[in-house]
Amino acid sequence: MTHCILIGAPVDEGQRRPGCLMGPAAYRTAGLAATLSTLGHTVEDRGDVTPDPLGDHRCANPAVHHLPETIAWTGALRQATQDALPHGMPIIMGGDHSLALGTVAGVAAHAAAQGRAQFVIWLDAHSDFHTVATTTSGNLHGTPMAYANGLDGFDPFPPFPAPIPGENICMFGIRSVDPAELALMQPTDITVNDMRVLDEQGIVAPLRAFLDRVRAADGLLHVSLDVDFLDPSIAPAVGTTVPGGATFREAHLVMELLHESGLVTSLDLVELNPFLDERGRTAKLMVDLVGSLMGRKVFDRPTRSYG
Ligand code: HAR
Ligand code: MN
Ligand code: MN
Ligand code: MN
Repeated sequence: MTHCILIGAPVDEGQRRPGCLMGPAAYRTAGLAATLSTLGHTVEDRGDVTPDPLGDHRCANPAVHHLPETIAWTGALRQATQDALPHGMPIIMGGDHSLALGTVAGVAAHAAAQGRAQFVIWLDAHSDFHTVATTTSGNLHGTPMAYANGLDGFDPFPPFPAPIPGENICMFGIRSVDPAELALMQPTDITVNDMRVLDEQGIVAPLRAFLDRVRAADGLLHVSLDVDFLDPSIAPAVGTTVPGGATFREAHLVMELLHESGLVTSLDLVELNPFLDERGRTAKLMVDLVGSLMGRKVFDRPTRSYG
């Protein structure tokens, strides 16, 4: 049994298509709390986070938009996530992926305070490895992984509290990377399981390999689930669809394996744009995936034993 702490993050400023701010309401409407309590967990909904007051922040890259707003969200979400962690498992209901600038900073600060290593699984079509200096779209939802990895180029942002080493970061589902992101990622030790890897090896072996490392290090594990990890045919409610994503069963299998590992300590649900949804199907799918992550299964059968 886990104490699940729902945190609404109606962040819409990290991209240009309005609607992600409706995400927290959609997750509540789709029954996220009931799904969790049915599985035997306790649930506390802390409501929606209010961003910090706006500062007068500027940067040299003219493409960047909503910089003060994003820094204001980052501060508040870092605090909300860090505050929740000693009490249970924060589940951040986004909001676009720029919210992870704050949530991952919060989990990293918590891990550092505990003297534990922080690991991240990034489930996404995109690597989100731009810096404020390199983004050409100016959409800051394309930057949180580089921030978390401690890269330079985030000047107006507060320094990332405890940068997460590349060997503690694993990406799955990647199929859209800009040249500048690739150049920044190339020298790192980040494990990039792009769709080609998943096509050839399936999702099980690469995921278990990473989970084994988390376990060996007695690490904390943050999962950041971007809707566009999923194939657009099953998850249309996202502004940045990319063909060739994870299937229904691949996505559930990831969640089932994560549950079986017992290692997940925090979760982001990002990029859901309910304005683009078809009768709530994407919101419901995301809630069902959280159900699998939190222990829903068809049959109780002996699982591969760990540790
Ligand atoms: N790399 C592109 C950019 O920076 C697209 C980023 C899209 N990001 C998300 N989140 N949808 O993963 O603009
Ligand atoms: Mn917007
Ligand atoms: Mn993303
Ligand atoms: Mn994405």
